[in-house]
Amino acid sequence: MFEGITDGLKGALSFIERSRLTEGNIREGLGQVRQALLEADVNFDVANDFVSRVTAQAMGEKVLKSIRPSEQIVGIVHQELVELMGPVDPSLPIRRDGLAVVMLCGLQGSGKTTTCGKLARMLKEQGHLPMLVAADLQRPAAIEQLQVIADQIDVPCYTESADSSPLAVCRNGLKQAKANPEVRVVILDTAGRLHVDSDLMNELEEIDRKIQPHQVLLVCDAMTGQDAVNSAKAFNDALEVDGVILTKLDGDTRGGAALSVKAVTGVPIKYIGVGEGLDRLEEFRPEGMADRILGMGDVVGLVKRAQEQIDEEEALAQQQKMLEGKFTLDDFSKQMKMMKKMGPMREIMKMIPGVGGMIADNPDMEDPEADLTRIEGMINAMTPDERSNPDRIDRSRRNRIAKGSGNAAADVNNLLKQFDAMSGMMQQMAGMGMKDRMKAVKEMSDGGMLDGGAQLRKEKIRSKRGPLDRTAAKNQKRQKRKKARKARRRNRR
Ligand SMILES: Nc1nc2c(ncn2[C@@H]2O[C@H](COP(=O)(O)OP(=O)(O)OP(=O)(O)O)[C@@H](O)[C@H]2O)c(=O)[nH]1
Ligand SMILES: [Mg+2]
Repeated sequence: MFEGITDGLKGALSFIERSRLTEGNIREGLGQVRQALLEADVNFDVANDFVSRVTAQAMGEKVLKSIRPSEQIVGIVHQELVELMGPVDPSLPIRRDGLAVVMLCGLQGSGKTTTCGKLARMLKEQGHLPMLVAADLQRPAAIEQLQVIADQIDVPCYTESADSSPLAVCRNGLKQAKANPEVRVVILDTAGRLHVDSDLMNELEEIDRKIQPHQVLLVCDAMTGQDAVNSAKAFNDALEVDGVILTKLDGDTRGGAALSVKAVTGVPIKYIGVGEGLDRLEEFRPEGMADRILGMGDVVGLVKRAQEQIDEEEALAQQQKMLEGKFTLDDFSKQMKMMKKMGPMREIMKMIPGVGGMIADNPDMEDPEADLTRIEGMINAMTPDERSNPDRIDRSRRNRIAKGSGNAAADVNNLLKQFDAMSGMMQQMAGMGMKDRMKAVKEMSDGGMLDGGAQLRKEKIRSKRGPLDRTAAKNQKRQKRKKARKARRRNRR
């Protein structure tokens, strides 16, 4: 998410950090910030305003005279990013008595129907039964698409045939929802058009006027950048939108829409779509987004995702097993499955402060997903007995596992070594206090123990000094010799 803008802003801010903090240098650095924003397709006026607000604060006496002025400037940029995107209240209008009605609208293909399913899934998890209503009669397949999604998450769905009218479908759907006391929220899936046009607006305005949904949410495709922002403006003028759901943020988006939509339309982003799966919806938190944009990770987001996807009881049981030294390769494999459920590894790793930068700096880092799959493959090729007692894996078993999983015997060896080191560490840690445990974990990660990719690297690294170092060393020696020659000549004179 947002690689370009993260790199651009980091470059600009590190320029400020590196240079002597004069007014000129700060201006130059903030000029680079502006450039990074524009390159990320942020609206022109928004970018200019943003930079002038940051400049005004950065030039203040307090900043220039502070102990670490450059850190203060990063702080100001962060704060301004948060203000640019917030504040936002992502709650839906669930009522204790009665039915809440939410209408989703947006251009064709922006992700309305998928997002209906994502919202319904989220509401159901929270204990509020939703009903979906298929009010998109433009595309005949749309009705079936919504029905399929509703079946997937097992929520009711109201449909009529395509020759009905959208308003009638909404009215009848609402009637049916009212008749079912369990249903708390109705989500209307409406039709999209390629462009904002009067036909579409009339259709939506009529539903809005006659059904009076409690919230109108606009679904925008983040990949379309400023077009998304412009269409949001048009929709908001016609319908008074309560919130935006920005989809496809998992793709190669530049971030312009996320950064501009609130400033241009006054409508906050309430949710973001981060994948095609129905569980790929997140509440929008401006702080978390600012953290991610500045490459600072997003711990709160990470914890939220973990809470959603990881079975707490199972995790606690595993922790206990670890501390008691009863952790097996089976448990190891279970943990990896849990981690995988949280989403693509690269995205997850970027949410860990400090790790995002490492990934960006090291583009040829091996694919973490592939590594996990490889490890899983090896564990799957073991017998249950071998998984519980890895000590029993001798040479011939090791070769069998390697063959069965399509890996080299050395890979199996590495996995076993890594697992052995980890379980030894865990047992040791069981007897330690918190402080020592932290120290041990740090030592372990410094040694690359927590870096699965590093342990499983296929090719051997022969020498720590790469060819680059060797030429650099040669050059250094040459310089030294030259200096010595000069000195000798000087002495002779
Ligand atoms: N990667 C990614 N794809 C998404 C996301 N949300 C939706 N999509 C995909 O976008 C495509 C269009 O989604 P739909 O939900 O059918 O969009 P729609 O707005 O209902 O489209 P119309 O009904 O034709 O107007 C589908 O292939 C979805 O899987 C998201 O957050 N991330
Ligand atoms: Mg649709």
